[in-house]
Amino acid sequence: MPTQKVVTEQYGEHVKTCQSRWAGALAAEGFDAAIIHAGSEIISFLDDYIYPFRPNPHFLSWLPLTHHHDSVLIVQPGKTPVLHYYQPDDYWYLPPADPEAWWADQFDLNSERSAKAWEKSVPAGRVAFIGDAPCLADRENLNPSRLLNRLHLERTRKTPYEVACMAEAGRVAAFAHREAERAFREGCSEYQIHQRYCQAAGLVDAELPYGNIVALNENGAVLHYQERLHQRPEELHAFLIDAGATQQGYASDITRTYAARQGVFSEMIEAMDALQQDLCSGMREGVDYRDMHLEAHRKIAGVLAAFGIIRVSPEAAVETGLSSVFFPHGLGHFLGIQTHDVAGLIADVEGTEIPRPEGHPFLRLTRVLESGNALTVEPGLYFIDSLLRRWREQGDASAIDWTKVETLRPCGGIRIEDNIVVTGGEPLNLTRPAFG
Ligand SMILES: [Mn+2]
Repeated sequence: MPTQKVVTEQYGEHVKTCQSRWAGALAAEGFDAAIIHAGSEIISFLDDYIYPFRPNPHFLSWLPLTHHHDSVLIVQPGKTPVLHYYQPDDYWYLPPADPEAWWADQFDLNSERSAKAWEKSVPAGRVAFIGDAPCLADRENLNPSRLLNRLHLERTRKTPYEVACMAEAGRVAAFAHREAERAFREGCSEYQIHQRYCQAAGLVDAELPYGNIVALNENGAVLHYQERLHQRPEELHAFLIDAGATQQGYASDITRTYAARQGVFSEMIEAMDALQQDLCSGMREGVDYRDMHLEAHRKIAGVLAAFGIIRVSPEAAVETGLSSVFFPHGLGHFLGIQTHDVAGLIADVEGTEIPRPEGHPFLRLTRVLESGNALTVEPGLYFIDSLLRRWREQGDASAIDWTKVETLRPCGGIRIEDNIVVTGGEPLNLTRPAFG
């Protein structure tokens, strides 16, 4: 397990940025204050199982408190934010530890035994309530959409503290990815590889930013493959792993694909890796991400043509939708506290959607890139039975070499995904250096 490094540098600056963003957004929307509730635990019906806690991302954007249900932050422009830090006197569960100076010093902090204590401190004036805790349900001005859109647009520009958290989440994930590859080479099952990944990352399932995708052979063609089979395949062809880590609430989201042996599929992985790095280096200020998505289609169609899998030009493959048979998802998405981070599709505080390119309904990022944006670049190439069958029945069947497809089908597919921060110059790749 890599020694976990808590990111403390530049946290004070980060809180100042939050303060000025919230002050501006509250003033613009006519609010005097905001109450940000961390969220409450959800307990299963007729039992006492507690679902894994996922805090309100707006709470996390201020505070590195990832399992602190019922804590509440009160934000007022021009005043030090007030944190009601919930520390119940409860002998059934371990309450949150005492606050640590490196983050707590930024707040006026009240330790609370009651989850309702903050209710006596609601400021006068027009107050926005942010969160999904049941105790907020009857409040006026709950999650006002224009206010949230404003804050979401601000959050697309990461602070240096946030970038450092994401880099650390990338470092931990890359360490675990290397362990997962070793487990694959040793012939482990999906279940065993998943366990090796979690152990190497030092995380349990509930602490992962999203459910790991650990896919051997043809399972790599299932985009959100969710099983972890105990049974090992008789013959190993390929391994696709899409797995991240979290650091202080910030996610990494990384995919790698490996071939069991040298051959056509390993050469295709190399070609996809080269085009993925090309795309990564194009993530610059002023670039429309939709253009990069379409560029990815042209490049992937180029790989398909070069390997003789399709018999039409790359341009024709993109034009007719043939490239989408092999690459049916978006090139990537914003990344941050949420794995699919906020505001990837909105143009303004009204939430006006920036349209996706026609024929590309799953793209999650349509904005023009700005310095500070953090995003994924994850081109893919898969052999998906249902999409291939549909093309064979409804498209130009002669455009595909079906014999080649049949030989590659047992390999599933290829996806290679890095995390990128857009800067004023060269894009910052948080993932490649972490693999060493
Ligand atoms: Mn992703």
